[in-house]
Amino acid sequence: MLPQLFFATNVIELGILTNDDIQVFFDGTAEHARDARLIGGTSTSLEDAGSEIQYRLLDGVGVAEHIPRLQSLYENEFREIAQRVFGRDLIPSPNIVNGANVNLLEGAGGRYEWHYDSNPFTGLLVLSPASASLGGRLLFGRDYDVQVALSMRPGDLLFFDARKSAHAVEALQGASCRATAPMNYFAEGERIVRPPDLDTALYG
Ligand SMILES: O=C(O)CCC(=O)C(=O)O
Repeated sequence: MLPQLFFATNVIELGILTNDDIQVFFDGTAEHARDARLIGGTSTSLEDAGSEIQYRLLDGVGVAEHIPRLQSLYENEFREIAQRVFGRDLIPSPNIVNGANVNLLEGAGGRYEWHYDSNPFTGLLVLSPASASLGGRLLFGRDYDVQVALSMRPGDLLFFDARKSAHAVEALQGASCRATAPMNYFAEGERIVRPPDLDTALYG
């Protein structure tokens, strides 16, 4: 099942970015992302304790340094879209490392863990296609009966509140690469909650 608060648009169709811009974001990530691991059993993870998923990550410091346009969109245009849609004042993360990131999954079997989010609003900018044949679709609802698998196109921009919606990325089918930029927003006037083990698990 999709989260109760969910919105999708496409920023290429809106004229905010071009296909070339998306390619620049993708290439910057491929060049600068580091090897990272998701270890099951952290406070937001639904994977078995101690299990491990390998992927590559450009964290918020890397995004600000190597893809500053993405950092600026996160703080400005994308935030304004989400504010209009949800009718709430949103603030970017006060900790740049966990604000706008890019996740890079590579090769057959590459996936992202089942988890909940801790922040009230997540934005997701899609940098590469995901479909039933490619894999890499965004899955909501761990229970197979209510599972939704979202195919995505470059430029898709999703916003959702997944604090109570289990979600994951479906395993890639072939030797492809999948990149998305998750963006962490908080609600103005609400306490900023971030489980202490989450940043250690993601950023070391
Ligand atoms: O990498 C993705 O596309 C999913 C990221 C995600 O689920 C999240 O940041 O909460």
